Amino acid sequence: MRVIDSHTEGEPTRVILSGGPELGKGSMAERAARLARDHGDFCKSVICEPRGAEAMVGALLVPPLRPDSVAGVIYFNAAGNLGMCGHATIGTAITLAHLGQIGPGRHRLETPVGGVTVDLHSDHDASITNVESYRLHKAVTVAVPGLGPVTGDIAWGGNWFFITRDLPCALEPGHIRQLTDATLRTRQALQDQGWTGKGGAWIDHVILLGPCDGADARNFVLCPSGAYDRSPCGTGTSALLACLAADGKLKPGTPWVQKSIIGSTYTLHYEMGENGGIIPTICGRAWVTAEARLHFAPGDPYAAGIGAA
Ligand code: PYC
Repeated sequence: MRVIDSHTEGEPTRVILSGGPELGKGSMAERAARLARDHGDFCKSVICEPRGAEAMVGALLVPPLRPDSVAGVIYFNAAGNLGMCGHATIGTAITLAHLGQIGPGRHRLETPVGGVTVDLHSDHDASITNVESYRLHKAVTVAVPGLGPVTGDIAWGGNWFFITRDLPCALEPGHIRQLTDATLRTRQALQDQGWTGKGGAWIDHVILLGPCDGADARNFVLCPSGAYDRSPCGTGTSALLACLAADGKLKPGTPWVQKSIIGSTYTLHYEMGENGGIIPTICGRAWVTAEARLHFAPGDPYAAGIGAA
């Protein structure tokens, strides 16, 4: 299996160029559903240790439906599929540029939750225009065991997020274990207390948001696998901008600098969407880290990935 690895503001992406499963025809959402239903072992063997890393997101390239799209791409992590992924879209664009398949300018990618555009500025810089993002519920309070009441918004930015400013401790890299524990408890409390995204969707990401120097805000983002996002989370900050826009706290076109827990940043802005939400643009940087062939040797007891359920 041929892959190219990259990181976007610290968060790893693995683009699968060949050797992935055949997903047949149909919409991107149908093909993504097939990947999740029939090829969970493939996803885990590519993403989990010993070949991958807990924070890694896979990007499986598939033929696009529209002739003006460069590629279709299905994102997944150790816990399953992601609808969209901001950092992995930037990583995929930088990877396609590394391969000479795209050059500077505007390109379209298809994801299971809709088309997105990528503006490639240089070998390492790209802006992506995300799917329409919106807030579903404002100021939801959940009782979190060990933490007490936690209040936040439930919003969509290509994935489902609970975004809260109720912090268990300062947002600093030295507190990552405590922040992970608090967000895991919060996510479980949301589920136990019946909170979902649209159509009963699992709220699989939790964002803790706080003030910081040199940016508009800093975040800690829990991802579905239980890993934290090293980047400022493109879909998560899209969801945040939808909340700020709904509250009249950020105007269209005004830049928002979002810092991650490790200190990396994205700059975002938005335009109004057609359905009452917003269309965010996310600017960030990515670097290719490896070109590799993955081996799955017969008899390897850990071929399926360590920690894979
Ligand atoms: O950048 O959207 C993102 C993302 C989601 C999960 C990890 N990164």
